[in-house]
Amino acid sequence: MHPALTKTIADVDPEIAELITSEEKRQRDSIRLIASENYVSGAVLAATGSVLTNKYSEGYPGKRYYEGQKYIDQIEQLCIDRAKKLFGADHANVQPYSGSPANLAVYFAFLKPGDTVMGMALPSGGHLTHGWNVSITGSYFKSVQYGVRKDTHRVDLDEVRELARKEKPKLLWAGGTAIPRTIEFAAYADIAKEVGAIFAADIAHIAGLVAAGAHPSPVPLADVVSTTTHKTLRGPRGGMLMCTAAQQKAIDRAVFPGLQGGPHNHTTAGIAVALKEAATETFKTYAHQIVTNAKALAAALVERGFALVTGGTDNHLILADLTTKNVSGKIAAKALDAAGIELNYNSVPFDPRKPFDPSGIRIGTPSVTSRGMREPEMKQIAAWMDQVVSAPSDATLHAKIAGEVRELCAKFPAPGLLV
Ligand code: DSN
Repeated sequence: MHPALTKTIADVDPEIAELITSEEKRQRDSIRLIASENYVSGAVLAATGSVLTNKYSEGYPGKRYYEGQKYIDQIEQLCIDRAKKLFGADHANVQPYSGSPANLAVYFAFLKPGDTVMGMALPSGGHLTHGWNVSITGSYFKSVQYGVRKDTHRVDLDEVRELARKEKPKLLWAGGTAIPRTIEFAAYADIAKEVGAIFAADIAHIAGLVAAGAHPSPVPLADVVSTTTHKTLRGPRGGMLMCTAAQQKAIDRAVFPGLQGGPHNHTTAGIAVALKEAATETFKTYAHQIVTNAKALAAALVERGFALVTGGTDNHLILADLTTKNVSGKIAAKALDAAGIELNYNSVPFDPRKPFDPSGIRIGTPSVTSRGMREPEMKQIAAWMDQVVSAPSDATLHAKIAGEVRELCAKFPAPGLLV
């Protein structure tokens, strides 16, 4: 955090100031492998912590319900223009508060309660908001879910087509939260076209890779592209919807006034800054290195006997099934956390265990790549992970590794941190 802001918080609320500083130190001293997290730049942080949080701006640039929008309009318009240019989209709405509200807006734009939605099942790697039963999207709509093949753990697009022909969804989602392989947007677009569905591509996890050309883009194949802004895209926590000109009106109406009130202008400014950063050559190199690092980490884990879902990765994410290591995902994740290696336990396809104590762990390389770590560090991380997973109750070993992790992290300062 900016030192001046830290001091201001400390003067008013030392308790919260200390907790923020402690979290900053934790982020500094640990290897963060949560696939959906990152380190934003100091510039993104500063924009997010700015006076823009003071302003209400219901409406869109040039059409607001409150006065005093001279600068806010320019900020939001810059953000929209940068998103359109970076992704090559006809239109961008940068107001969704995050990924789930963005996805809900897609439902509100195109479906009525009870209409059929088709998305990837959560245990196969999909997202809650793609129609999973505990989500509002699985209870207010008729949800049809596709999964992955038992033999390959990859999506079978012939099966998706067959199911879509049978169920005739109004909305078809591609994308998810635990997909280690390239998403074939063209095939989904073709299926959606055949059955007359709106095709929505959720690129929350891979937006930074898409922007940099490290993953194929769903633009212009998808009717709507939904994303968060804080994962591989390396912006503040937020959401965006991009769409074809034909869907612009429906999407804008669904976000405001359909679903949300005033946009979070400080977040919009942070997204605008992140989009400017994402348009640089440096970011392009960064995004390709995320994939190179994930492949290096996956190879090193396989060498050490880890069983990876689909055998490896094409993107920023690895899903490991720890059944062969005789430890549950939750026990492993907690032991790794004690050793300074932070990730999340995760279900694997056809997991016989419950979601709260599943068989797998999910591993991502966006954050460590932001620190400048490369292939040699991925090998070291795999070695530490293997040691911890093989001795999940050895607290002495975990403390020793946590010390080594701190030493490595000191050589790779993270963006945005000042401690
Ligand atoms: N929570 C996000 C993730 O970790 O993938 C998805 O919403």
